[in-house]
Formats: sequence, C-alpha cells, structure tokens
Amino acid sequence: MNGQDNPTPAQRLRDLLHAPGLAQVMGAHSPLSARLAEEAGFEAIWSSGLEISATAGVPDANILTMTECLNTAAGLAEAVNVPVLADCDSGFGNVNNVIHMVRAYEACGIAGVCVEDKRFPKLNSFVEGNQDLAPVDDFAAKICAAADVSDELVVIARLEALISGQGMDEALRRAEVYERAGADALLIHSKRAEPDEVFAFRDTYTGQLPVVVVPTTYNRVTATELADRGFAMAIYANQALRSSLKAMRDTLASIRRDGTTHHIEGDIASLNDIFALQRVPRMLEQQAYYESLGRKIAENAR
Ligand code: SPV
Ligand code: MG
Repeated sequence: MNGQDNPTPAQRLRDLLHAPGLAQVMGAHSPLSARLAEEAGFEAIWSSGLEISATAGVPDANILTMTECLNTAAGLAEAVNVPVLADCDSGFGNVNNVIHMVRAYEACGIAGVCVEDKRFPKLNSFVEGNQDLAPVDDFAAKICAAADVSDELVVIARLEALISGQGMDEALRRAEVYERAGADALLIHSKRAEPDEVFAFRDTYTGQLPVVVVPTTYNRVTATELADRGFAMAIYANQALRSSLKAMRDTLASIRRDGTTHHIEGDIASLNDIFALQRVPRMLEQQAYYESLGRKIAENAR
C-alpha cells in the first residue's frame, strides 16, 4: 500500500474482490485491447493465456514461456489505469517456478496472479484432452509459496476439479486446502452450458474467500444474477478476441469479394480512432511542449 489515496494495483484488485456486488473483468491480449476494455468501463483486465497464445497462433497449452506471457501482461499493465490480473496457467512449473513467477509479475506492476491446479503442461479447459489435476499437496505448496513471496500481490487459486470431472466434493475439499494455504480468492471453473455447477459450489462453500467465475459456456447468466448469488468477480475471458476475429473475417471476405473497401468504411474503425488509442494527440502535445521549451532555453542562452 502507498496509502489510502494512492493504492497499489494489488490493493485495488483486492478492494474489487471484497467490495459489495460483482466486479466485471475483461480479457485482453494487447495494450490496445486492454485500453478498449478500460474505455468500456471494465474494472480490471484479465491477461488471458488463451488470448495471448491464440494471438501468437499457438495452442493454449504452455507452449509460450512464462517470459512471453509476462511481457504481454506487463504491456497491458503499462497501458491502462485499472488493475491487471494475470492468468498464470499452473505456475509454469513447480513451486520454484511459482516463486520466480510471483517476483517477476509483481516487479512489472501486475496486481494479481491466478494459478490453476492442473499439471504442467496445462491444456485449455475447453479442449477435450488431458485435464488431470495436480496432486492437492503440490498445488497447496505453490499457493503457500506465492503467498509467502509477496504480502501484496493478489493470489487467486483456480479450481479445475469440475473441468476434470472430479466432482463437487473434490472441488470443495481443494477449496478448503487452498484457503488454508493462503489464497486470496478462489476461481471455480466450469464448462457446463448452465451455471448450476458454479451456483452449487457457491452455495456449499462455507469458507471466507471471494469466489470468481468465468461465464464462457454458461453465457445466459447475467451479472445481476451472479451478484445476487454471492460471486465477487466475473471474468469475460475471451469474448473480445472472438468478436474481433469475426469482424476481421467478415471485412477480409468482403474486400476480397468486392475488390473495393469503399462500402465497408462505415463498418470499420477510423484511423483517428486508432490514433486516439495510440495516444497520438498526447505525443504531439508533449513534442510541441518540449520543442518550445528547448527553443526558449536556446534563445535565452544567446
Ligand atoms: C484464459 O482466458 O486463458 C483462461 C480462461 O484461462 S479459459 O479459457 O476459460 O480457461
Ligand atoms: Mg488460461
């Protein structure tokens, strides 16, 4: 903490987790997409492993290194004034990798890290394939280490028991273990089409930690409903990337088909829109200011 008037990114994320109501967090993979999320009013940014790896054209399966994920997350944190919560997969290795990871992410201004209790290499939760859980004691060790390394950084323990088919009892057992290990919040993940599983978890979990959800497949659920059910945070992890993909495909097909771009101009962002997101006006202002200052100093020295 820097004091009440100037809270750190981690403190701001912690406050969001504990504030009444639901914090809405948007996934991003680039400083530009993070700025769009901030502009839309999202309260924090999720540095999404799926989005980052998809943008790099590789599977979300620990193909990218920790440094590559960190570089992207750091870019997001630099670009926006809201806290960045980084998806850190299963911690990029064992407990030693987690210790290094927490130090590195904290040093780059990241507000919090989320680690999931799957084995390395992880596979995206929605891909059919090996979704085996890590032994509970191994993952508890990672949470203990992360919490010990930094008093400040928010550490979210992500439960994959429902994804891996291990069931609610296993999810609840692990929730208690991770809470004892020092997690700041729990993320309960589900790939069901309805939110029944995450509702059941929220109703049965009797611990004290805020609970986070990722409503990707159970997409009929509303923010109001999640807030009423007692969830602290919803992460819309990949919708921005998916919408941009569709928009790009439609535009490309139309240009290829029609041989002109004239008729799509109204449907695509203007160059000025891009310049604003790049902060071009601010750059020109500061350039003019320093050039004028330089001229004055040079004249006075004559
Ligand atoms: C991500 O955005 O990379 C996530 C969320 O971890 S999910 O894709 O739902 O697993
Ligand atoms: Mg991920």
